Amino acid sequence: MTMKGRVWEHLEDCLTAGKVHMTLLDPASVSPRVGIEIAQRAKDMGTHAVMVGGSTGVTTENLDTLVQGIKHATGLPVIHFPNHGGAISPHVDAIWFMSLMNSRNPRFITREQMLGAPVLKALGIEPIALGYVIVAPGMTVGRVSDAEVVPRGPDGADIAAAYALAAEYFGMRLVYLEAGSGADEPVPTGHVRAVKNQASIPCIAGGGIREPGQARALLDAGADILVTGSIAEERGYEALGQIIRAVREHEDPPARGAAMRPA
Ligand code: 1GP
Repeated sequence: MTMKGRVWEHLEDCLTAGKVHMTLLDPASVSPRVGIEIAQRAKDMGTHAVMVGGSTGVTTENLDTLVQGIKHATGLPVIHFPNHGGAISPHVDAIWFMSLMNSRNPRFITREQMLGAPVLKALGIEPIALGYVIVAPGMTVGRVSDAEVVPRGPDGADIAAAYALAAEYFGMRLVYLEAGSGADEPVPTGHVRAVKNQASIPCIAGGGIREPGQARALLDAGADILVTGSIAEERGYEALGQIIRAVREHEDPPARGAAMRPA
């Protein structure tokens, strides 16, 4: 299956049908052999798409090898999750064209995007505009991108929601709340709920999702897409499968007060 140029359409269809799971693979931390195996297993267990990228050590070479291998082995849509405008694989189906909204450094807000945009056009890669917001602890991505991380707690929820609305007003398709790979806890459910109350674009949550209960809580709060990265390497395929199942089987909780309504 080639998804070139129509990944957003495909994602919208998936989002209409239910919640979505994406598997993130970092070409700087997994070998192509392991990365392809994880992608294959994730596909068999029901992941919707693969994201490829990482904060450090991503080169055109390691990215390209992994992307081609995954596409050949799985046929899943592969979306580049970039950390700068330099390393781009011509083989990805789409790229998160993302602005790191709470960086202190304009490089991560618009400058790398300026460098990358003409390359994407020349290569015919579909850009999907996304507002990327780093929530504490932020981990490596928070450090390397000089993020003014959104605090956890109620004040942080309001800030996250305001960023999400700003992303929507900029015309971005989605907003991504990122706790950072390997975070002790995922982004707080209160942040997700605040984002969903304020903005109407789909909300992605990623970073630190290890248990199906955490996944369900984020989905109940309104997250539309969950991303897991290191879980397969750290805890094995069964743990990854439990998260994917939690996403696939999720049903929205009844609206508050629904039971009170007269028949
Ligand atoms: C994707 O950075 C995350 O948003 C991945 O985090 O490795 O903790 O799953 P994990």
